[in-house]
Amino acid sequence: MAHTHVLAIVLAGGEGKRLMPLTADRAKPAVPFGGHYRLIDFALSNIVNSGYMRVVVLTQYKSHSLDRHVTRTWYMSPLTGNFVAPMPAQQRRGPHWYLGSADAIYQSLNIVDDERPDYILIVGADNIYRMDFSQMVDHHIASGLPATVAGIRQPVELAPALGVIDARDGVIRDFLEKPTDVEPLPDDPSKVLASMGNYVFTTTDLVAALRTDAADPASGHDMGGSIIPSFVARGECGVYDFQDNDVPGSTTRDRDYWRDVGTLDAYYEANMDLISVHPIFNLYNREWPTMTMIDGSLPPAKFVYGDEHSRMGHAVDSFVSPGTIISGGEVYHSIISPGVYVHSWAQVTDSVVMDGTRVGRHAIVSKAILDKNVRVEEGAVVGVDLDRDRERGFTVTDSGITVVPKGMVV
Ligand code: ADQ
Repeated sequence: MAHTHVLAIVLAGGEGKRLMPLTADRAKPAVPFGGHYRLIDFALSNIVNSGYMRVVVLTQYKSHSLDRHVTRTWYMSPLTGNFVAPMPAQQRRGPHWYLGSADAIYQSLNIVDDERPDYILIVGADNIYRMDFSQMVDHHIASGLPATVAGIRQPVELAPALGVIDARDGVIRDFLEKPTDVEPLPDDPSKVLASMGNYVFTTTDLVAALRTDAADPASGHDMGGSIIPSFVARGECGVYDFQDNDVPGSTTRDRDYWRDVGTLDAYYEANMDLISVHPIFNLYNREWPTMTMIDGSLPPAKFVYGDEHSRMGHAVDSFVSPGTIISGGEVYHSIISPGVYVHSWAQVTDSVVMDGTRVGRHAIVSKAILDKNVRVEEGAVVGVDLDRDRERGFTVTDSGITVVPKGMVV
């Protein structure tokens, strides 16, 4: 339905506390991912591939690198009538920042007045998946309901971090935001039906709900905590099953793949999914590309044999980004971002290495996330002795991944 006018809103203001230290000075959607992407590229690629070219990105915390990335990468000339526009917190309603995601949208309603869309698509900025939102919009229109939430089956243990849906005949009967105690699905006791944090609204209904919510001092002004429950209470909220989504060029696996990369472990696992030999999340689908902008001044990745005593510089089961030099070092099962240098005799294994980081001669990096511009000195070891890593002040996750903050010398 190309003629229906849809405005897409990306919620990109989350603090991402559980991703610290990666979010120490950048917003969660700006966290680098998969080599040269940032998390928000996945949401924006889905939106643009779905044919929606009018997009506002609501930002808030530490939004400098996010704004810069969105502006540089996703810029569309206004002459086309299309836009991907970052919209920083406005403080329109007084001296406070946005209270919650619903307040962020409420404070940005001027764009809705300007654009006059028929429908509003709202998506989060920090999940990894592939989805054709136009199919969800079509489903929304056909249902005749004012609000639609995208749902996916998720392990019951994850319920406390998600909105949980109880639906019958496509209509949500009950919605619990981040419940600690929850009934699993009748046909699968290991799963719940979870909200993906993606919503479609008929514009007039959303605007009315946001106004009512804004006037309620008891509300947390949050989409999942207040707006969705208000539609559910009136029996006006439908569910769109992600299993019904059919992305062009996609393998059936795409319909099962959705990662909420809210924690460091989930972030690490989602990176590893990209490099599994038969990719669990396949970035090679040319019909539904995940897009970003690569620094065109960087030369291609280079692999150097190394000196006569070192082993051949190589990387296997890995992504290696432009500007990288692997000189007599070894990289296994890792994500190497642009401009990384791995020196002779160094070993990098099961790791995520971000832009500009250097791994010195004889250094060992294992099961680690190295943020940008880290310097691992000659002979240094990261991710092997976890107690030592903790003593040095590095975050070590529950599953034993060591995280080294930006610019650190190890
Ligand atoms: P959460 O992601 O925990 O759960 P929230 O913290 O509100 O909910 O974040 C949702 C999105 O909004 C994120 O992309 C975040 O960056 C952004 N955001 C948060 N506050 C914002 C603000 N003030 N301004 C702009 N953007 C803001 C949500 C739903 C759950 C659902 C999960 C799925 O509430 O029901 O299950 O997403 O990941």
